[in-house]
Amino acid sequence: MKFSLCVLIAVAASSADAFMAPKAPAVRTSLNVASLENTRVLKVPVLDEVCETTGVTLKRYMNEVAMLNPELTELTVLFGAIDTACKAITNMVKRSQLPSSETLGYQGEVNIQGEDQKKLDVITNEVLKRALRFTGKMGVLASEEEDVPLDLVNTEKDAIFADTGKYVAVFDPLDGSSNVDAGIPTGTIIGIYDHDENCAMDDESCEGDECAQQELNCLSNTLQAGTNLVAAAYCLYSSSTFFVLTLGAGTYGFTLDENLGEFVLSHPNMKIPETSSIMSFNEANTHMWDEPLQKVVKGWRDGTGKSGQQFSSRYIGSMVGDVHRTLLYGGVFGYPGDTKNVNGKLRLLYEGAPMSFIMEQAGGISTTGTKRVMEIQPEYVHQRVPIIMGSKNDIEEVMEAYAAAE
Ligand code: FDP
Repeated sequence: MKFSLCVLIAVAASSADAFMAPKAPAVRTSLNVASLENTRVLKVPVLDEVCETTGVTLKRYMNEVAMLNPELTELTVLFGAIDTACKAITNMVKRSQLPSSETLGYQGEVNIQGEDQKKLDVITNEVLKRALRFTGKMGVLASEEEDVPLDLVNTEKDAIFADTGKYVAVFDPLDGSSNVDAGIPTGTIIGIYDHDENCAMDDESCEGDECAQQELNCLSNTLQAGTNLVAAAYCLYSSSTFFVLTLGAGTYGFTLDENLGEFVLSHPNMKIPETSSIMSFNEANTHMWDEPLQKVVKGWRDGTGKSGQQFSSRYIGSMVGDVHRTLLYGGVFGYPGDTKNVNGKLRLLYEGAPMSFIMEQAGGISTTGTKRVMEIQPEYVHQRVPIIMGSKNDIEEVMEAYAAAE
């Protein structure tokens, strides 16, 4: 009886006309509409039934995407690399607290943001960089752990490059790493943009400042608003390792089956509850927040807010874990601006924008209070942004409070 549940139904999305994709063994395919706000139109498989025993792996899912959207075939290579990197980081995080572990403790360096780098920060950064570089599909990389973006096309001569389909990756290799020694969940966050192919440097003919300017133009490829994201994903290293991604047509969650060594689709087409009664902030900062947010949170605490519900507080202090819980149970996660740090703490490029993309694609909202995070044009790589994201009704309550205060 259980065996019959393992027949998978893949529903793909198309802009206009219904189109039956080729039938693959044990997969039925029909169509539906989905589009990105940046006008990208995707056909994305929605796997409605998840096989209880073997399931749909991340590789299989990406192959379905490539079959339906041949122009995204190169993206499957990138996701293959990220899949491997997340598995490698899972093992490193698990072993990091053993006395014999080479990744225990601090590196003795401070990153550009003045934070003490842990050995794990450095090594996970290397793991991701290498995994992405050797796909041959990368143009520029920007990471929390790198002072400036890396122009792989023009400077990393030893990397393997294909001559088409370069992407830009922005990532935080180990978000929440300050908690790792206490066994608290950490995560990897990645955003993928298209690379501007016109930025290829002409070493032969450029001279001096001209070369520097060309390089600057290439590196500025990383400074794109979230609305340009082609894909975003996070890996959460916790009780299980979760891999959650969006390609702009829904949010999909996979769980690592360690026996198989594969990410298996466990949360197809995730939808955040529209309303909830959980809030997740560093509430020690409440007195420094903007007035409208203080008021809304007070209402949630005492049950006099819009929903009339008295909220509970849940804050791990590790963004990926807090956002993952918020996606599954609903609620609000935020790191707002305050009088000390007007732009809050989280980084726009490799934390705010990718996580907002994932949240929006699950039906949630992500705002600074007054602006959609996805629409903010970054001016520099390590720029911070105030963030309040989560269940639609609760975030609307926050935005209404800000609008009323204007
Ligand atoms: P961390 O410093 O441990 O890397 O991005 C930074 C971050 O963690 C987020 O993961 C987390 O949400 C936030 O900082 C926690 O900051 P506070 O300790 O100020 O609450």
